[in-house]
Amino acid sequence: MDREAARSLDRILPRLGADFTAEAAADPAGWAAFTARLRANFAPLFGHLLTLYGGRYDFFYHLERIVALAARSWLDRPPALRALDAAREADPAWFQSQRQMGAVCYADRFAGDLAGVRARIPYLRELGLTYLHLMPPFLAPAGDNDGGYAVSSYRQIAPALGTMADLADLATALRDAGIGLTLDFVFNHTADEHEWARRALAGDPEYQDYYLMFPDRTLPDRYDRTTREIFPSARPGSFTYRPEIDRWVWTTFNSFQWDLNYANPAVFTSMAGELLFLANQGVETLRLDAVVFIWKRLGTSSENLPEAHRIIRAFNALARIAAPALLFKSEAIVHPDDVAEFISPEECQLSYNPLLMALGWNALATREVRLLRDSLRDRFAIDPRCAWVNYVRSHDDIGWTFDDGDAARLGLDPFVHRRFLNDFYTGRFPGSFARGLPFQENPRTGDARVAGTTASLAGLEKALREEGPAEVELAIRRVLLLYSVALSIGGLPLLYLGDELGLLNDYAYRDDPARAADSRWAGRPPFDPARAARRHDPTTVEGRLFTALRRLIALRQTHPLLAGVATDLVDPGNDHVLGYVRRHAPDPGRLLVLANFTERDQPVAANQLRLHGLGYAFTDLVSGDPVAAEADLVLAPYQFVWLVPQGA
Ligand code: OTU
Repeated sequence: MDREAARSLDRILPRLGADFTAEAAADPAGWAAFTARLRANFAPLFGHLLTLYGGRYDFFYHLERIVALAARSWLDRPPALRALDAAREADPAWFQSQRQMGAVCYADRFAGDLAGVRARIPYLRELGLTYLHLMPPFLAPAGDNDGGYAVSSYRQIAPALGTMADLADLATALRDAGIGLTLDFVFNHTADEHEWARRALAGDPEYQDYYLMFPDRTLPDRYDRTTREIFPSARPGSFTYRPEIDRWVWTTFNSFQWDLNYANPAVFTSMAGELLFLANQGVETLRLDAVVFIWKRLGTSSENLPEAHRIIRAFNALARIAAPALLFKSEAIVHPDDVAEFISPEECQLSYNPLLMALGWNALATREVRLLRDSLRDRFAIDPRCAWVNYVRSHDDIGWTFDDGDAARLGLDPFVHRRFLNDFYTGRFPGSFARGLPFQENPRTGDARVAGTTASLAGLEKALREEGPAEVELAIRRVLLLYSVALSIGGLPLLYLGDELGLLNDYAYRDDPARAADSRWAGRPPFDPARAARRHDPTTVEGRLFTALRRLIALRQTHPLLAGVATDLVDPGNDHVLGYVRRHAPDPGRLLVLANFTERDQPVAANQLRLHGLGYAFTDLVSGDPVAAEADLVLAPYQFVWLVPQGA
């Protein structure tokens, strides 16, 4: 620890001891563990906060408050969570196990409320899940609240879903079933109904300083010159005028979502309190929403600034001190270089993998894998102590976040190609199988994204409504193909609940004024118990998808070579076939994945199998069939194989 950090710790510790004398005496072992963790993690906490706020007169006041919050939070931490802390610290790579399998849902769409989610734990277990992300269940404004991403209180649950006690009970019940709970930390913004925003609206300058507010358009105009419009259909630019206070408020997303001002240390301190509160409810992973936007600077895009990383690293150091089991998952759906910057043990141990997501869909549309293969070859590797969260789609839109240079190297014009992908996935392109919806089309830039369920994007909706059994079969195979990649490439797979039943787009949102303007709701259909009841019937779409996915998940979970993140992309000599090799020390073996992204047979030459699979005879784990590397392997339409050398 450097001298300055050591000096301030020496100053803080005795005062902390005095403030918590009784608690320390009542729990001497716990207090000793806390002070040990504080010593071990104080340097990064102090260093980041000093850089961010060292110039402020109240720096030490906030530093002491943050450390006191950590102490209070640790002392209040339930024994079961302290036990989890110890287990995770003893096995920091636990989340890289092939046994890990995630899923995501809205509590209300999936099961009505928190109690309903609890009642569906057997269903989650049947799928083999070990991780459940519940979309934000917090108190939020009535009407449009961006699917819960406008948070009115981080300490209250939306009454329709239950109470904070219900949430803590659900976390315990899930943990007892081997499933860790993930919740969002929506820390870039609050709802304009949050207590802080209400006080700001009432004219309180202390709380106006929690947000980014401007008396006129001078600065907003200057900021708007260099920032992107994230929700252009909400309003032009990034600011919203509030007549109550005659101020322009920074609103990156919807006008009712006010960006927090992290340049104010009081905001960091307050949000640190909310973070630790959630950790003590039993949340095991926090999904850090909208990470790229949390720091703003004039003349820049105000995305992915160095200070944003410092904020997250300071939060992470705090978690190591007071809730060490807690993981951070980065939600950066941006250029792959920017995505990578949030990933490290000191920042976010997990990150969505938007490149794999977007380029998987790209490969399905174009019937070739070059962009996917080449992009992943250069960009898949991350710190081996971290992990990708590999998903097929989320509750959001699909944005085409590939690198323009990667596309240009393959002779693609990035702008034209993105327009093609939007046309293809909204079904406008002739012959497209997809039935997605445009999201946030920006007439000024020509930019757009696509919303819809996996099944509808993969052709099931069109096949069921307009075509026939042959097309239904292809659509099912496309869904399974994308999930087979998420399940076998390095990282933690994430299932959007409902995809296992092939749920189609839900157009009911169009009749709900609070949702009609947001096509992402098409991709968030309610769970359908009637369809779920057919999940074991192999003559139904639901039965085919559910059974096949369940099998693939189980297969993944039993195969140690699928642990970890190491993935070597290979070129199997056929641009329609994705190939990669999985290895995981100390296991000396290797597993070769080949995936046909077309509706035609595709050959892979025998010598390619020998070269990449390092063997002459293989077993395909997916079908159980032997594969001899004497003749070319012909992959059926959308077929994927997981090959291990025989006798290995
Ligand atoms: C996130 O997504 C959430 O996933 C969305 O559901 C929210 O609406 C939004 O933040 C605001 O809380 O623009 O279209 O990474 O792509 O943060 C989705 C940049 C979004 C954005 C991402 C954002």
